[in-house]
Amino acid sequence: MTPLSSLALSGAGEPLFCSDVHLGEECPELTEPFLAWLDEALRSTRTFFILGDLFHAWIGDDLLDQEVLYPETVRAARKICEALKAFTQTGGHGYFLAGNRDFLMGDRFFAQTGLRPLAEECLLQFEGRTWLLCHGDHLCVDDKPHQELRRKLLSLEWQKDFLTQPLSSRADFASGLREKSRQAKTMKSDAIMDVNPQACLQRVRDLNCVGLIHGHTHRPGRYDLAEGLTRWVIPDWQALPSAEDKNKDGEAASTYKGGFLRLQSAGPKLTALSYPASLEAPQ
Ligand SMILES: [Mn+2]
Repeated sequence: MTPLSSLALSGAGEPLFCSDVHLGEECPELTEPFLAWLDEALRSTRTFFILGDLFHAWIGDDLLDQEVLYPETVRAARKICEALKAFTQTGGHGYFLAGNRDFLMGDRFFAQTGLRPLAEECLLQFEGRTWLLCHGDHLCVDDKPHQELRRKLLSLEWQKDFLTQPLSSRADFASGLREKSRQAKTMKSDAIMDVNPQACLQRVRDLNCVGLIHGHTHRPGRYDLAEGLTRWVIPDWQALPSAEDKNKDGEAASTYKGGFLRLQSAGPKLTALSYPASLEAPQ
């Protein structure tokens, strides 16, 4: 399916956005809270956007055929497919813009969810304004190694070759990448891993938008780019161990924080979610 690079919404209510849930083996505690939220979210909107990194690693849609390599990813994915299919089959509009971890979402995932794929930059017209939607990592232009890797992984040639390899080899490659990324993060400054504000402003001006809606940076909030131009970062989801809250085996019970963005006539509105509710909300 050809990804959409522009989209006009009218009469479909206020769209709702989520990103950076990073579902999968590394954080199984997030699956149930996210699924519960998704259920509620899909009842509260007719237009739903996922702006990337829904999964922590997606090495091809054929993952869905097995439960051995990534059991938690597959379990979560099947339930998400079910929920989204029910939503899109009853008139809901759903869109998926790939992140740097789930860029291998393919036709099968789109068929099973009824979601439409979006291009890496998608212009959204809503209530007379145009917003630029993206995952956000292409605007982290100061992180040269990330941009270099990104160019390689997004090349069709590399992807075609990668997808012909057995799932187990692909899984090994993905875990190697994750390890490298973990190590690299300890060496990089916070500024390097954030989007470059000048690059964002340039993009917004070039494309004649009022602002940018993205994820990736895990720094939820509203940022001013210039007079009247804003950048909005969708909250990421995280499991947080709670020292006080133990389950019956004496292990720390899971707590989490997450959130979403709703685009209203007046502009975007961020909502933070946390469990327990006393946790500090993301800024
Ligand atoms: Mn990301």
